[in-house]
Amino acid sequence: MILHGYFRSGAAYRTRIALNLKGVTYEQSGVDLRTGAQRSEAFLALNPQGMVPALETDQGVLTQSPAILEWLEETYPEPPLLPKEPDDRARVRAMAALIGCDIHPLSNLRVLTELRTNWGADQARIDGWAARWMVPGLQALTALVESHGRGWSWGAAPTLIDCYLIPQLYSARRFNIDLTPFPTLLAVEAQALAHPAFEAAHPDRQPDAD
Ligand SMILES: N[C@@H](CCC(=O)N[C@@H](CS)C(=O)NCC(=O)O)C(=O)O
Repeated sequence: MILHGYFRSGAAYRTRIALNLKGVTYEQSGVDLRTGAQRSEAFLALNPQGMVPALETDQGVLTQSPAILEWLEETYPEPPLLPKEPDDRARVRAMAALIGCDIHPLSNLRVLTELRTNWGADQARIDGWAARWMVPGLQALTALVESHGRGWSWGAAPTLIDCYLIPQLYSARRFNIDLTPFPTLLAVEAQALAHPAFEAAHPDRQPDAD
């Protein structure tokens, strides 16, 4: 398998974590978002949406990290990233979607480029924009982790949510968001960063890192 990604991309980071948790071996191909490589003809042939990640498998190309993570769960059931009961599975997916659908897309590169280019936002306003969406999202997630977590975001082992949460906290720091009001999430992060699957997925450890 070849993962086309970018070291700092939150969506690629969550995919690397899931691949590592499942013990899948993969190669990486860097798509430098800073130079617009995601809009190159070669990359658009893989993903017409021009976004990372894209995962090349023997059967073809998979895109959209939530779909890739669900595919991994179905193709490599062990260790499970979702609980057994349908109600619990829905709750775990909802917690992941809280980040994947309602926080992460608002600080995407193309959104920030639009704010900078056509709405006159400087870095301080960009940071404020990111905080506007991340802080309430992380507050809501905290309440859910406090209800359901036992060391990890859900229960006592890594699940889908942790694949989303750790990259989101990494991203929050890049926007200078103060994370001290989120001790519950920071405790999960401390545990995750010591886990080999998460450690190997960290942006600083990727072949295309600066
Ligand atoms: N929903 C997509 C989002 C992917 C996404 O946001 N990718 C960003 C990097 S984190 C990207 O490629 N941005 C390129 C751009 O904005 O031009 C997924 O989860 O795969």
